[in-house]
Amino acid sequence: MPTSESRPPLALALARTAEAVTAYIEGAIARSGAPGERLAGAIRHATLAGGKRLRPFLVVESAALFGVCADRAMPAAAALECIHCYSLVHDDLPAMDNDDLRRGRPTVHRAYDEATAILAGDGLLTLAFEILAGEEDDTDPAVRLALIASLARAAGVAGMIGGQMLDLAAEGRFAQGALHRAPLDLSAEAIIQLQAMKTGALLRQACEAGALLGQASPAERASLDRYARAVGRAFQIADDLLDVEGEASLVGKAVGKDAAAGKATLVGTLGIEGARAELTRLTGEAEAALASFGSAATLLVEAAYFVADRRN
Ligand code: GRG
Repeated sequence: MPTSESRPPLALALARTAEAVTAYIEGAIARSGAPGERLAGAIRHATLAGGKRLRPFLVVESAALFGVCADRAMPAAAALECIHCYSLVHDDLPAMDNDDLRRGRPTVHRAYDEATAILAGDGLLTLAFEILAGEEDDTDPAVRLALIASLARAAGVAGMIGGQMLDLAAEGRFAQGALHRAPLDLSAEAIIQLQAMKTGALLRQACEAGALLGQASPAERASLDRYARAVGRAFQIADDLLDVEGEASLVGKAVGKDAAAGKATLVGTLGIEGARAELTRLTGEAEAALASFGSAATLLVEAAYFVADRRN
């Protein structure tokens, strides 16, 4: 496991990528042609304030394994972050999670209104593909096409959207004749599959984008994908642990299965200690997956531990 002395470089690298991708997205919004201030303002609200920028970081660092510089990776990183931000805007809507706060600020539909939030999300979804297809960068057209296909698959019905649908179904939203919404009792395997689609697909796409930009060999792509799968699973378990711990502190009760009621989570299935043990296993898996890259992959390995340990 990386020592605490080796953590500052990760924090620096995350901050550097966050700054670069934020500036890139800001420029893309300015060039987008959004009419008037309301739509552009809502899109800026959704993208420019806060966020760990973990997915762009994974794009940049995966590409760096193959000697691709951060500037060349930036369109793919920004496009992926646009998709991520759109998913958060739509996930927060009353029809989905109905959240008031995101990244410590009012959600887009609270700061603006529901229709504007829907359109801002849609705008970000399409802006992502405009960025990838854009003429201003000189990425090989075959690589660009592969990036577009990869992002579309990850964000689409076989990826994030499909996972979100499974998640809503798991909450019992579509149960016919149910008087009250009753969560389905999913197996651990079903939860893992749902989460691999809902949140894992975009994290995997980040590493796939780096591999595509770097024209990685099949073996290198497979190693990165093994890493990304482990990171995706760790990310979701850490997220669910944060939810459970946050809820328990709010209601002042012991952390446990009840706090996660209504959500299909591995914390609910494995318990807190089981989930923490799974996190330890997954970080080891992520580290092992990148062994063949040696010290070039140090930041990516550290990122896996950061994802598992994160507090927000
Ligand atoms: C509604 C189109 C649509 C999709 C929803 C991924 C998703 C599908 C919704 C996100 C809901 C959510 C909060 C899931 C938990 C995991 C997650 C994606 C957390 C937020 O990601 P971070 O921690 O956020 O990377 P920041 O703010 O750092 O970018």
